[in-house]
Amino acid sequence: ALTGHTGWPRTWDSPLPRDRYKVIVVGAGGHGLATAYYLGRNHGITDVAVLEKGWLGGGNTGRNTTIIRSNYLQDASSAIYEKSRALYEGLSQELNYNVMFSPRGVMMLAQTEHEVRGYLRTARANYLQGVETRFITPEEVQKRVPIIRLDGPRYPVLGALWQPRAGTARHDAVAWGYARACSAMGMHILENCEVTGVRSDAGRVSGVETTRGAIGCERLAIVVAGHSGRLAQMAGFRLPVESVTLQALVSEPVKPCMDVVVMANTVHGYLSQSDKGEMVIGGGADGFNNFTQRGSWHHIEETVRALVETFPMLSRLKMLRQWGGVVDMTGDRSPILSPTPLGGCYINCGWGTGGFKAIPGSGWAMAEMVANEAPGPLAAPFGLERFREGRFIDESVAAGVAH
Ligand code: FAD
Ligand code: PYC
Repeated sequence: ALTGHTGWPRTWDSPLPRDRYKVIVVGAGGHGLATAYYLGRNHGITDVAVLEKGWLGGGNTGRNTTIIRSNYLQDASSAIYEKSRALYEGLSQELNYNVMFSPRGVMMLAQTEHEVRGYLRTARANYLQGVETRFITPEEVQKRVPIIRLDGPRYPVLGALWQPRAGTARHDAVAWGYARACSAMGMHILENCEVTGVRSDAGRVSGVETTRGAIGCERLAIVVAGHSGRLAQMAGFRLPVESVTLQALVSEPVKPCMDVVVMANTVHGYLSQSDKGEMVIGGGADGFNNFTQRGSWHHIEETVRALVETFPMLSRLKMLRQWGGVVDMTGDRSPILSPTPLGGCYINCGWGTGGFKAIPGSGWAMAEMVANEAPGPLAAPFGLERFREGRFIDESVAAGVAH
């Protein structure tokens, strides 16, 4: 049926690199592309190249389980995550590209007394922050998720933190939509262009070395998730970030059986159903640092075993595919959006297991910082200096995934 489909226009151009750009963004994942997009849209800066070592969206942006929510605890977090969630609401119209945002609701199960107290606290914090969440009873959980078993032997469901306007989006489409819009503004997206070195002059960035030659720039934005430590090393500084693999898997497709997203953080598993009918499943991160993009067998077994207790129907499903992505974890499980010790060089990383939801908000805040050469209100709390000052933004509970 596809043989007649020829002559389609390219979604984004594939130009030769120029000698120099005003801004180079390293990394064509969602965060890098959104940074470029908002540099053009909000600040009129279009002399921009986005450099990608592989293919666009081939990093964690194309490997995640697409959960979008903003039910974090700290004010700084809810500000940037809720900005992002709100931008997702209108993103298809903004980009004229269907990113399939589906605000179907996200539920975080409380399966211990400790979690009940934690989520009640988060619901109250969210109320003060203007983020719509509420704690719901086991009966409401059962009504919204008929396939759930409330009286599991180890971890009965005691309630849940419910965010009705949270949900999912199509991850590739988010990257492709931003890329098309950047290309339409005349920006260069250079795939198969790995950055291998950072050049500087008198303490300020002057360009990068790449597998496609040296390219000069006035400002550099490093947005490479699990590879941030390597890029920081090239730019001459160290980051408080560890790279570990987080993995996910999908089952064979089945008829619609669950129309919300459920996260069961005590048993270390989460679940949603894709438009194709596959159950999309994820668990905790690997317990050791690595760059494998594969994940480990014992995690698959542990995740499925844990979820079967709460979702017995899973035991009858065949699992189809499994994959991993290298996530960048900070000690307080909050991101870094920051100027760096190298003048003109800015970094956006540390989104760890939870940065897909943050792509629009993070791009907005990063573009503001690069354009003005100073962080704006959304980015300011997430500077590198917080690790020196002990001013952590602790989101280890809201991060949702065991690490
Ligand atoms: P990436 O998409 O990884 O982009 C970085 C890019 O930089 C890559 O394309 C890489 O090739 C490129 N790069 C690296 N080094 C270089 C170099 N030297 N030169 C040029 N380019 C380079 N988040 C959520 O919010 N919800 C979820 O449900 C969720 N589930 C997840 C499930 C899994 C299995 C994984 C792995 C992650 C999940 N996440 C989730 C986290 C989310 O995927 C990431 O936080 C987010 O995608 C990071 O986006 P990014 O653009 O920063 O990184
Ligand atoms: O941040 O919501 C999240 C998430 C779910 C699965 C992985 N990350």
